Amino acid sequence: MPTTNSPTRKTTSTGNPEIRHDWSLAEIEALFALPFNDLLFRAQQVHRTHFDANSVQISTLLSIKTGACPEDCKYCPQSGHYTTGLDKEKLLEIEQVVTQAKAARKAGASRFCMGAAWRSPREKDLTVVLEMVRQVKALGLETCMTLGMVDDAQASRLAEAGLDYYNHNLDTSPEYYGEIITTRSYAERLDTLASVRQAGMKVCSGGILGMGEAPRDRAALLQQLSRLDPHPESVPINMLVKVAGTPLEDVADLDPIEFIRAIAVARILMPKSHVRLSAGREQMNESTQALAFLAGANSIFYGDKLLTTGNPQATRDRALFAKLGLHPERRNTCHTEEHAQTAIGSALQQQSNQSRAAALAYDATLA
Ligand code: SAM
Ligand code: DTB
Ligand code: SF4
Repeated sequence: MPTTNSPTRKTTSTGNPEIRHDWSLAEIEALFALPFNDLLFRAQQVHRTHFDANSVQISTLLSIKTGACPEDCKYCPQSGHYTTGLDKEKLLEIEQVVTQAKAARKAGASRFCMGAAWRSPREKDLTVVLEMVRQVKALGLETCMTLGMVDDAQASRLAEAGLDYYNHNLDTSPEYYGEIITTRSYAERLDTLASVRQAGMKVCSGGILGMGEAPRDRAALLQQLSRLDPHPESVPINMLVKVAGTPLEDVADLDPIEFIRAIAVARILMPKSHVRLSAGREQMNESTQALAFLAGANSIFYGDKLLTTGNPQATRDRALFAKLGLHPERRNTCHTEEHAQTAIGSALQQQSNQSRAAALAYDATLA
């Protein structure tokens, strides 16, 4: 058995000793400090207890309102405080959004995430956005939105319209937060997450690594996320995409191994959450991405664009999935046959048949 410096097991409000909301910073830092192989082994054990280790949930992103944001998030190309040369766009028409959602469904996405560069939605925008949710949901896709801060009433209306997930990131540790954003507080972010939860929606919340934070900040961010009870169903871990014109354009690169460690620790702290290998994949090589999946990441953004920056070409992702023997997680709302007809589903069908044959051959040798 590996030496894992396993922290003492504690029970929680859920009664499940593995689902904890009381991880101390020292315990989390001890996980980060494990020998890399031991950390990944432990993350794999947790991952395989709760998930099919070769299944990856696939979301596609669309920016429904781009740029001119009043917030000053130092990483963000959409902030109106910085000159990034971004083309601003007002709120898209509902039909444009539905067309994009159909394309995402055809390509194999199970969830369609819509993002708006707002501090929080205005009433007249919310009315339009609610209709977008209804129409995208009617396509059989899971729906996700990220619109900035929402209060209880706004969250309830989004939930009633059929919104499944709301994304609102904590972004970094409470201690480092003030270095990155001054126009909204950490407490306001937690309030939004509480409103999303009380409305009955699933929570998508994570952060960005590689913003010049200290190792302790990465541990503290994951601690904050693990304190949410229940844990967020979806935890996006973004590697900073450095955009010219933002204050973070020249920040030092984060060592990819440190990034993988954070994914593994997120997997251990939040065993049942989908951990998304989120922004920054275009700048990562295949080996780093493979390590992220090994560390317990089981969700990605698929499609050539994130909100305003690039994401790996879909053909590259299909090739990577085939190379690693990964398959898209089946969406709850679709039949197997329908999913097999999607671009990524059918491209992987042949490869999956081969894997099954290999698995059978392996079983036969055990018999
Ligand atoms: N305006 C809304 C808000 O911030 O609440 C929603 C959209 S915002 C672009 C969604 C998330 O994208 C941010 O919270 C941040 O975590 C992530 N993000 C933005 N710019 C990024 C970048 N350059 N690199 C990595 N992640 C980024
Ligand atoms: C999240 O955590 N990452 C996504 C999504 N939630 C909305 C956004 C990434 C944005 C990367 C920079 C851009 O494309 O503008
Ligand atoms: Fe605006 Fe969201 Fe970008 Fe912050 S992250 S500047 S709130 S779009």
